[in-house]
Amino acid sequence: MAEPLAHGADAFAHEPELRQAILELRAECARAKRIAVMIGAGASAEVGVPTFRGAGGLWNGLRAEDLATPAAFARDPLRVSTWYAERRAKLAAIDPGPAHFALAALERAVTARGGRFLLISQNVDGLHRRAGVSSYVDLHGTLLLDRCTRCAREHAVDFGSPRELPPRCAACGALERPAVVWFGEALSPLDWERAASAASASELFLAVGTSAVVEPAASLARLAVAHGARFFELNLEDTLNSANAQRTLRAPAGAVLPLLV
Ligand code: BJW
Ligand code: ZN
Repeated sequence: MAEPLAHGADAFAHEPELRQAILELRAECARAKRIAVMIGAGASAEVGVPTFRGAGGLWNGLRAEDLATPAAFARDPLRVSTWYAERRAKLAAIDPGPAHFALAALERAVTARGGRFLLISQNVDGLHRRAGVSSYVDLHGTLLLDRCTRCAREHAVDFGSPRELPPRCAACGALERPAVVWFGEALSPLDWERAASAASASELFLAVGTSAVVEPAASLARLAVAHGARFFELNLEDTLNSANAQRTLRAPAGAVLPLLV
C-alpha cells in the first residue's frame, strides 16, 4: 500500500510524481541533521504579499528593480518612501500563512532531535519570525526598521500609523530609509557568513518560492550542492537554479510544506 502523505485526504493522489517527490523530501527532512531553507517572495505570496517579478510585481508601472536602488532613492526619496509606506500598510493587515507556520514546525522538529536548522530569508516582511521561526537570517534586511542615512540610527516602524514622507531622523533630521538591502548594496557580512556556513554545512538545502535571479542569494544553493548537500526546489515554475536541484517540486509552498513534518 502506498505510504500516506497525511492523515485524511491525500491532496496529491492524482499527481504521482509530485507525491513521490514530497515523500522523498519528507524523508530527507526526517533524516538530515543539518537543514538550510532559503525562502523567497513565493513563500509569502499566498497570504497576499506581492512577488517582485511576474504579474503583480509592478507599482505604478515601475519595476521593483527601478525602485529598490540607492540611485532611485537619491533621485526621488518621496516616491521610494511612498512605495515602502504602501507595502508596509498592506503588511499591517497580513498574517503569516501555512508555509511560514510549517517552516517553524520543521525547525522545532529538527532541533528537537538535536539537528541544526537555519532559515535564510530573502523576504523583508518578517512573517517567518511572526510564525515562530527562531533561527533565521534576513539576508535582504527588514521592513520592520528604518535607518537614518546620516547617523545610522535605527528604529522600529509602526506599519499601521501614517507619518510624514519622506521620513526624517528624529536625532539629526536627515532622510530615513528602510533597513533593507537595495541592488548594488552589500549584504551584511555577518548575515552572509552565517548563511554561507549553513549552506556549506547542510545535508539538505531547500529553496522555496524564489526565482533565483538575485545574487549572491541564489548562489547559496549552488554552494550547498558543491559541498555535498541534497538540493530540493519548491516553486510553481522553473527557476535559474532548477537544473542544479536533485528534485524540483512544482506546487504551492503552502500546500507542500505542511506535509513535511
Ligand atoms: C511560488 C508561489 C507559491 C509564487 N509557492 N512558489 C552576479 C551576477 C549578476 C548580477 C549580480 C551578481 N552579483 C550581484 C549582482 C547584482 C545584483 C543582482 O543580483 N542583480 C540581478 C537581478 C541581475 N545583486 C546585488 O546588488 C546584491 N548586492 C550585492 O551583490 O552586493 C555586492 C556588491 C556591492 C556593490 C557592487 C556590486 C556588488 C543585493 C541584492 C539586494 C536585493 N534586494 C531586493 C529588495 C529588498 C528590499 C525590498 O523588498 O524592497 O530583495 S530585490 C528583490 O529580489 C528582493 C528579493 O528578496 C529578491 C529576490 O526575489 P525573490 O524572492 O526570488 O522573488 P521573485 O518575485 O523574483 O520570485 C518569486 C518566485 O516565487 C517565483 O519563482 C514564483 O514562481 C514563485 N512563487 N508563488 C511557491 N505559492
Ligand atoms: Zn540621523
